Amino acid sequence: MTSLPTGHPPHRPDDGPTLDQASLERLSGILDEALQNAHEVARLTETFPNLTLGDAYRIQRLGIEKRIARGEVLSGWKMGLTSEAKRQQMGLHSPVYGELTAPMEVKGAFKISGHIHPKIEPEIAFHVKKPLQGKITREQALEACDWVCPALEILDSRYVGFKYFSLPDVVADNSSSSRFVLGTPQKLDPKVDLKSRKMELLLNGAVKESATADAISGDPVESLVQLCELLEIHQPGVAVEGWVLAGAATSAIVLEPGQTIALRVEGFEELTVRIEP
Ligand code: OOG
Ligand code: MG
Repeated sequence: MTSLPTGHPPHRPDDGPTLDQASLERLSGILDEALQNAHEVARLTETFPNLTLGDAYRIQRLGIEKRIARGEVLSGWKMGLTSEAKRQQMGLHSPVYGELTAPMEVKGAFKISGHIHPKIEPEIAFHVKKPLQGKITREQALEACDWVCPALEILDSRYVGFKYFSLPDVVADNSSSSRFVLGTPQKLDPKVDLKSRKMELLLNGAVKESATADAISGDPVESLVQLCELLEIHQPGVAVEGWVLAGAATSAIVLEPGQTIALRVEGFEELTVRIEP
């Protein structure tokens, strides 16, 4: 069974000093306000250099709770930094997760207005039907899924310039997730080999980024195994259900109005999204 890539810093919930509840609430409030008003904020670690991953996942969760209180329904999870291309692009070296809510799903067109500095990246999404939890095998992950499809994730970091953040910063920011677009799903055959599928991200009809799906965790299915492993550390007892974005296969590209973005994943229907002002 594959687990988190070796050689990366271990995830521990409480390494280093942790913040009290009031501070966690305050920091999640700053990020939530930035989300609602689409403006940048300073990295949390500028003020709290000792912010731990455990603190960061608690801040992430408090932000999700605020969205749930506003009526947003959870629709799944995202994994991030599961490919070397993304880890290099962001200068961060360990996979992370975030949560997805129903209003984050975009169909056909994405409006830049109301966002800060969005980027898009090519992914594969699994639909988990049977809840998954704890230490699982690749086979158990596959057995639990009913659908698989190509997907685009739109990232929109709330931090100034979308750069130079640390792992706790990105985690507190729901791992930069803003929106996602799902392609036409196919029934998942547990014997499927996704890892050799070619993936191409097209900008206005021209291939801008390409990779094979094994760029994602060696095999996109392994992202599900890693998600369960991370949840066991940071939100023990919580199960994975619904849509899961496995992480981007290539680096992300900056969105501008007027673009047409497409994703081709071998064996699937092409997925397109128009970028509007
Ligand atoms: C962090 C999130 C990375 C992915 O698919 O690798 C991510 C970021 O790039 O801001 O979603
Ligand atoms: Mg992503």
